[in-house]
Amino acid sequence: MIQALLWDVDGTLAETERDGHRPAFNQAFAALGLDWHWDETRYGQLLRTTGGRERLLADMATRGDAPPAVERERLAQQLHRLKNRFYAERVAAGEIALRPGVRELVDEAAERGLRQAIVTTTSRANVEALLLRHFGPRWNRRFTVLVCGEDVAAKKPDAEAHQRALQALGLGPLAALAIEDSFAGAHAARAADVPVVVTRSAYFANDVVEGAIAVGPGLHTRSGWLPQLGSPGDSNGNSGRIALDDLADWHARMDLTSLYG
Ligand code: XBP
Ligand code: MG
Repeated sequence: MIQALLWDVDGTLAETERDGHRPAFNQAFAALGLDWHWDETRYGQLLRTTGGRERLLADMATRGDAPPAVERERLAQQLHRLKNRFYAERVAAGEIALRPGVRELVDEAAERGLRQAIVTTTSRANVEALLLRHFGPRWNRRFTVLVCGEDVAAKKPDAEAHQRALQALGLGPLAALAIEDSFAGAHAARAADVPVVVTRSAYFANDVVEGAIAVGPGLHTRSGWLPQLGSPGDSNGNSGRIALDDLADWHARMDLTSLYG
């Protein structure tokens, strides 16, 4: 039985990479007078590196106009700080919406007494800004455990973030369900033995995701999911969105689904 939901942030709660991080990185480049720009294609490639500072260093390693290696770490830290400031401004200005179906599932899980954790390897300040904006100053009533980039030695796809969340909740992996959007996130959950549902996001729409108990286009729709779901307004009284009963059903059947092998 599911006792806790472990929510990823970037790409899962909101399209933060598309609407927040990428434009904020570009603002940071401009603010420091750098003639650098990450277009969507380049950013999609760079997302293979998790962690904003690590992503900056990965990009610098490939460009001819980057500073000498000894200066890169300092520049990456400076850009990362600026990026996070611009990101927070975008969140506060309401430019980063929750993905459809997220709020409904968070509320339903809370009403039904499930515990909910945030399990992300993004910076804590980014997460808190987003939660404050969308769930108000008492967001920590909804999400009682928060594991962020600063809390781990190894970022996703490593298992550490999910393991820390389980430890804080005092639960074993099969009592939890992770919701992720990317290969790295799904891999991280699996590495911690936590069953995972993948809601594909803009940057990972075509990623090959292995080992998820379900994969689909978003929590707002019952179409396009594997394993398939009943149609909207079915006999369970579900509307067109993914409900807790769907997650419980996938969770209960996971040994039978070929996706979890
Ligand atoms: C997302 C990340 C982060 C963000 C940027 O992880 O890899 O690095 O892209 O955030 P997740 P920072 O999907 O697990 O949340 O710049 O704060 O690292
Ligand atoms: Mg993600």
